[in-house]
Amino acid sequence: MVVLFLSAVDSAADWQAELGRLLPDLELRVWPDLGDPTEIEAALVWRPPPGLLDRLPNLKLILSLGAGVDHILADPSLPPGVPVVRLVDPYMTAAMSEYVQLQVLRLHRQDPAYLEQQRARRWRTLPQPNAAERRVGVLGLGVLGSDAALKLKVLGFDVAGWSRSERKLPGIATFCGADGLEALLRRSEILVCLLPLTPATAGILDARLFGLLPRGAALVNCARGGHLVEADLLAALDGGRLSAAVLDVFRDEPLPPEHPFWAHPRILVTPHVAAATHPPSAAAAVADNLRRLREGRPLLNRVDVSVRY
Ligand code: NDP
Ligand code: OXD
Repeated sequence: MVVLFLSAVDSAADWQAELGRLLPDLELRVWPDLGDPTEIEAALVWRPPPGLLDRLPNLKLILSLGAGVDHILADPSLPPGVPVVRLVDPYMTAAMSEYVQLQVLRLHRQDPAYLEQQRARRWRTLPQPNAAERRVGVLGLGVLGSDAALKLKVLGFDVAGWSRSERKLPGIATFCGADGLEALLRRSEILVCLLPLTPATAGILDARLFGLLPRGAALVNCARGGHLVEADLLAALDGGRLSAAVLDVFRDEPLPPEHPFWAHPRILVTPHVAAATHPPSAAAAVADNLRRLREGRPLLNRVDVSVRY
């Protein structure tokens, strides 16, 4: 089977090695070396250029190199009917939960305020509640959001989550749909975004949403930059509506050097590293779906293109 590999950020050599071990008869053809496009049956991609996948007449499967698929579905000429599968890898899930726990603990223990005090050589203790008294809200209770919510619960936080359909998680208050959002927001002193980027969630982190959070709440966005209305965040931080933001993802990546987020005293910027794709573990999930394709068995983690995640 010939599989096209395309990514500006993932290592083709690493994927070649890992997939070669699991599927010795697979040929990984690395973009831009397309060879004979009629031979390509599957494409393993991160941010494919629009129109490229439509040039592969025998394409039977599109595999995302990430958990999100917005980078694939953004292509208006995506070949209709070709299934898209996303990446689900326990290693990646664990990495995301580490990031969320780290950032929520930092915000809970007032790290940003103490850093500001240190810069001003100011010795002052701040009131410090226990985790059980800190209410954390998680937007998105899928593979990543539910794991993060459960691990925050283990740390002792008072956790709630929001999803499109009804979800039940032990020890976690759950809300769903448009009607459930306001209740979730009103109780979230720290809000974590782990939603997929879809037409229904684009720009969700805006002034209206910030206005429903308790005054002084903090935001962690490790989903997509397109969820955030950047000007609204700056206004909310500068006006005191929000106290801090941790941002791993941006509308424009890499974040341009002149962007105001870099130097903002209440924003922590990380370069899209919350949960990087890890070929030694992720290759098993990719190989599994390629075998399923070959054997005509049902694919795993198939995207519902009608809801775009
Ligand atoms: P899943 O598809 O497993 O989960 C998505 C969750 O969001 C589900 O709970 C879903 O609800 C909910 N959701 C979707 N649309 C809506 C809506 N309109 N209203 C309310 N809830 C909604 O995704 P993952 O957990 O695997 O990944 C989430 C995102 O994390 C990815 O799409 C990607 O953008 C981002 N990501 C970021 C990384 C980084 O390094 N920064 C790394 C990996 C992923 P329901 O349960 O009802 O379906
Ligand atoms: C992903 C990502 O979607 O890395 O996996 O953002």
